[in-house]
Amino acid sequence: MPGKRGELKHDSMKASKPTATFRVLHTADWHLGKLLGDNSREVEHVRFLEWLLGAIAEHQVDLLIIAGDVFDSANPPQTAVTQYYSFLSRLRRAGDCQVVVVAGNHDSPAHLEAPREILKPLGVEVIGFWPEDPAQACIALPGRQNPALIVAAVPFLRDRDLRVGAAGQSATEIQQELTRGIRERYASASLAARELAPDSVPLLATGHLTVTGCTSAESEREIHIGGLGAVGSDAFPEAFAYVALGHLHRPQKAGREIIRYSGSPIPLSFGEAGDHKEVRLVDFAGGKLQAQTALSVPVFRPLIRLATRHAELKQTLEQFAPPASDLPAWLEIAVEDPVPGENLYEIARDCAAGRNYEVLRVVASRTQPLAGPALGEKASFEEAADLLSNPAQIFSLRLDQEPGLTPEDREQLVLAFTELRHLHQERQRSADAPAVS
Ligand SMILES: [Mn+2]
Repeated sequence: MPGKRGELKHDSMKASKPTATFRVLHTADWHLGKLLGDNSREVEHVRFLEWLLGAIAEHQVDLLIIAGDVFDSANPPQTAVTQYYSFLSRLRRAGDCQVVVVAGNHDSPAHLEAPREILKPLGVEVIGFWPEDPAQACIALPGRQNPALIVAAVPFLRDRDLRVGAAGQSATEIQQELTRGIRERYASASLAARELAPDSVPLLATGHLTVTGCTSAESEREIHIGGLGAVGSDAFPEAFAYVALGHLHRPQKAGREIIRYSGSPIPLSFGEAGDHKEVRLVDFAGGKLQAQTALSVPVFRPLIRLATRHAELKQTLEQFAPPASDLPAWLEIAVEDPVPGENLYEIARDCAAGRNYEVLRVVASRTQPLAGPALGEKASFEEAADLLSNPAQIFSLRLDQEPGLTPEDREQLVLAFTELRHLHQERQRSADAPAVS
């Protein structure tokens, strides 16, 4: 069969995988269908998926993990859905790499699970919702007869899966319920996984959540009410030889070396400009984790932030040389002292004409933090626009103006506000998703 592993002789030196090794490729946060402003990321995703197919063949990967946020939204554009299925189909035709996909907080679990039965015979297992019986989310790989690895495929655990909201709960109470719920799910997942195979078979867990002490970028959407669902890395039982996480977009370990965020393969926002991107090869042999290797993902399109003053904008751009790249770099220019009425975007766009970069936006750099007085008449248009896109901040500024508010009252109000927003977002997301009957 063309493209079968044995025939990839040209790569055989590089690809030498030790015998009796089960090799996993850990990825997450693809965010297919993502826009940056009005700009589609489709071409970057095309390049990434092309590169990924090559890497899987070259490194003889046995299992690809996507640890949540396959799509950027619950109702992704058809082009993104096509991208996903074309990739799975090409991967299948290229060899016998299996796939485990779990839902992230951006995915619609129902949407992701809908084609589950048709994907199963193609070697793709999809877990959208956490099942009542955890055994249903435990997968023996490559198969039940000859397990080399058991994956407890834990998806994003939603707020409503973890607790029953009650009026008047404090932040501490909510936090305790959420983290207790998450810990319990992982404890039962490890027990169910262990029952599938003898002790000599290693266990791997997936997850889409926040582990305390890790670094976030700007592009992750708050996952549980007020960020209260963050757990310590000790939430994952010792029984797991590796924990493949998604949600945070920077690659990093979470407490222990074996608990990892792979990060997003492409920079999703200007907050990730210049960040290193990678996916992780994880080898299992002799019943345990043998090695981990980071594979750097090439930068297909650099995202760059430039800081300047309005008088120097033209000069800054004329002197700017983008790094060599496949696709033209995208720039965000932060102007320290924007003058109202001056169309800096137009000036910047004119400078960029005919050169190997595009200016996506010009913003006012935030030299002062947006505090109470920023809402006064001194606020610039850009600052006001920034504020409007941040309801939590507006609410906080409104509370600043409330006389005689105790810190306890304030905490309760902020929590209630956050909870309402969260419910509203969830409702919007399920309204976006196709009806399930
Ligand atoms: Mn994400």
